[in-house]
Amino acid sequence: MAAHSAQATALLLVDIQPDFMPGGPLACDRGDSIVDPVAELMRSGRYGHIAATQDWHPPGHISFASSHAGRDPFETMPLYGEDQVLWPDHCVQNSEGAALHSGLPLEGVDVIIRKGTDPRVDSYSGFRNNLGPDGERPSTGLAGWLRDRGVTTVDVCGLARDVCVLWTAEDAAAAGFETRFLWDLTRPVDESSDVTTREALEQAGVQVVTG
Ligand code: VGL
Ligand code: ZN
Repeated sequence: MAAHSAQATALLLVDIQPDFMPGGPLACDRGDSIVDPVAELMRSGRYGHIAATQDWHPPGHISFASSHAGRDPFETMPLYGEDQVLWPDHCVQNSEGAALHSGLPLEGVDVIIRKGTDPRVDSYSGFRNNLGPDGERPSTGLAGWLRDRGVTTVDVCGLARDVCVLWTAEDAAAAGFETRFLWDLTRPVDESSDVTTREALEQAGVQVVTG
């Protein structure tokens, strides 16, 4: 079988949810502009498997500034030995802004990984939670799901380029998948982050694909 057969290649859709788009509390500038081209890619027949992640926080999640007296959104706070960014409330379980975007052909999604569900710990990557109180980053099961189906290559797109897509791509490469970052099908939450994002991807051995 060829290395890049459709069956061995998966498309990972990271957090394509209204809360990360214009009008949402954690909007990426022009975050909605990726929806139509991602929908087209999903229908292209190039992927044997399509997985989606969904940021899915309980109310009062530890990553919300509103959960910490006297803290404002986008401040950072030490948490379990790392710096946690405190975000505006977003992607609260069962809210409209937490839904997978209705402009995607969701019937084509084979598995949905809901992340950030533990009230005590954030989860940027679709593969593993952020560092938690026990000093570990528990797996979400996504790597095993992909391996069980013979996937060797993953293409990653979605929101936000500098947070959850970056962390997902880094972990995909670390898990041994040939990983391609579909740059134009991502948008950042911090407009000044692109240089550091590209450096981090290079460091992680992730291929950046543009155009
Ligand atoms: C994200 C911040 C907090 C993301 C999720 O999807 O990039 N960013 N939660
Ligand atoms: Zn989140």
